[in-house]
Amino acid sequence: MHRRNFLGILPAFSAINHLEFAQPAGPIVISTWDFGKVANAQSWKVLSAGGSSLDAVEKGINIIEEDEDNMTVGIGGLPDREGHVTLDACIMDHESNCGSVMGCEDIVHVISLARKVMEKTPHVVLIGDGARQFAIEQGFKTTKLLTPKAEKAWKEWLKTSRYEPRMNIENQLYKKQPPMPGGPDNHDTIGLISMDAKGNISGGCSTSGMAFKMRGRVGDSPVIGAGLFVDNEVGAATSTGVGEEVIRCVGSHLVVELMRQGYTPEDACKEAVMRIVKKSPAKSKGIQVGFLALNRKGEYGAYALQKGFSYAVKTATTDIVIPGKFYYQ
Ligand code: SD4
Repeated sequence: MHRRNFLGILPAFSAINHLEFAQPAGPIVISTWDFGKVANAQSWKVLSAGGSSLDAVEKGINIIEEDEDNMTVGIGGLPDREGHVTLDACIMDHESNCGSVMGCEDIVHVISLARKVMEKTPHVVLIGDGARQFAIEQGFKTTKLLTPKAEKAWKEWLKTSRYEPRMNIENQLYKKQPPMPGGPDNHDTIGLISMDAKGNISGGCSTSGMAFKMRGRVGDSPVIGAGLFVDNEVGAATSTGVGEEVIRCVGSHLVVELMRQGYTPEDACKEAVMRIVKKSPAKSKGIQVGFLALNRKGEYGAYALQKGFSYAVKTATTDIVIPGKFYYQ
């Protein structure tokens, strides 16, 4: 609940204090889409053994990156319009350290590479060839990321070459099935947030970006503040969908700042979605954007433009996939 005082001003400071003094709720991991359940299971191995939220984020996302059937993350991801698979990822820890790689080719585990950028360099972002070169220096092996399945889908796309990001387009290519919003074949960018037993929060995001994007295009996923934001005093948020719209409202940062003011995770996600609706009323009807958030009390929530967004939650007592609420009914 976010109540206004008699001046109509949100009681930001009292909300901060409330969150700061709240007891951490114990380990939890939440992540985007149905396949988040697989990622959460990996993260949980780390968290339940007393490991850090940062390790949990990396391990959880790694398993999705190496799944060739997933056509929007890591190996097997759909290429850009010239046939290159270029990956984006970022990671952020409880001390606001962060690392990001953009447009990286030939490296499967770009979330691990983003962590290396965070831990081993004085920088936050490495792009393209520089990111790849740094990966090789750090001992990452190079791998052909374009799988026969993704190549076939690209060649099919070349017949019309029309770039029109559609909701869950990835699902249409996955196993050649029609879109199944919220169903078991619903695959997309992985955004994952976890809180460990110490109450420290970290997050990560990894994607091959929008299918058949222009060469060099970068979306929200590796942009700190857009695709991911963590503030250990408050909570964290991540996003999925058409990144251009998320960047325009610095979506994940917006969600965290709204939680700082006292919004619940779901209300904060909803407000961020509403900003997109207000800024792009016509466009927002035909695209998907979803936000997912966790606060330091262990409360979580999500909200999307359209039906079809889902998220997975794992705690000591819960292991579920939840359909996200959405605006366009
Ligand atoms: C991007 N947000 O590159 C990512 C892609 C995504 O559904 O989430 N696709 O804009």
